[in-house]
Amino acid sequence: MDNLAAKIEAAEDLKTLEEVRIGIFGKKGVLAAEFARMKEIPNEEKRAFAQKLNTEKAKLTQLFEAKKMALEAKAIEEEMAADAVDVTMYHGHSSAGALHPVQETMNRMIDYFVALNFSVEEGPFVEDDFHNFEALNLPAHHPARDMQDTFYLKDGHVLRTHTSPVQIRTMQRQKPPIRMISPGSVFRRDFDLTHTPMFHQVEVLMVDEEGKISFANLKWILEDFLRYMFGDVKVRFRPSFFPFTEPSAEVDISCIFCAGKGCRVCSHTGWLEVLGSGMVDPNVFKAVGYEGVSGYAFGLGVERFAMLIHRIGDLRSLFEGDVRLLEQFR
Ligand code: 2NL
Repeated sequence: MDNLAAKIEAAEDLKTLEEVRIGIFGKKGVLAAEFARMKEIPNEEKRAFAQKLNTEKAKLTQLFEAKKMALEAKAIEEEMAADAVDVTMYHGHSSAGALHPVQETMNRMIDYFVALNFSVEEGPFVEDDFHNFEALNLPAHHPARDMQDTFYLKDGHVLRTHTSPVQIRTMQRQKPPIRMISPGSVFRRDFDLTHTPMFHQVEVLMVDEEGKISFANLKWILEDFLRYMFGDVKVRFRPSFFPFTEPSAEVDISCIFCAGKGCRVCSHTGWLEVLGSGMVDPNVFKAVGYEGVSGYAFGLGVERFAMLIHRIGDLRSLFEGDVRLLEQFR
């Protein structure tokens, strides 16, 4: 029987211990065989024999349970040691974030105008009809309202379709001279290869006493700004129409992909359209209560600039939130 206790003690793992348990406590084990000998024991010795056997069994059981617990604890320790992760271990690469190319492009635009003492203004995304349309010479039922695919909200409110309402609010709040830009998100019901329902605009406004700001000032700043953004490009003005400017001009740069020679990107014209501009329409000044002033304004889509500057072919890649895009701009 001593030899049984030694067997339990000697087990080095749970599998061996289980084999030992079956050998001692199992149906065909040593204890079962000992109890079976009861038949052969003379009656007067049966009691003492059974008592001794039971004591022995209780001792062995206790020994077994203690050994089992010790081996289970040891097994857990070994498993944890094998699975240990060193969270401080060097992993060979870093995953720092990066500024989104649209934000980076917008920041570059803001830097340019801040250096010329323009203020940077912001306004609400949810606008009323007056600030988004009416004050910009876009009365109800005006056909030009169809140009904008508007998200309509309750009570005649809309998601702003451009950042111009920020200029309207600034002019309502301040007297001329005004020298401001309004960068921010705008919203239109448009979703295809070249349009997303949310995109970013930067609009620029300069207003001073009548006669102080002319089309020449607009031409100068646009050429200077576009060469700051795109490098050594030619700038061209084409007559156009916007309800909020008169006269109006669309502005092209010589194609940055083919230096104006003509390629697929510029549809073999040598030119890329990049923004719209003009002299602020008198009706806009009337709506904000300005008299005896003149000014210029222009507006541009930041995504288009970012795509041209970084040679990004697919507008949608700017909105997918795929970190692999950002990794290219770190
Ligand atoms: C475009 C054209 C433009 C303006 C925006 C403007 C704002 C006020 C008054 C007059 Cl408050 N004009 N903004 C003017 C001309 C063009 O944007 O194609 N943007 C992407």
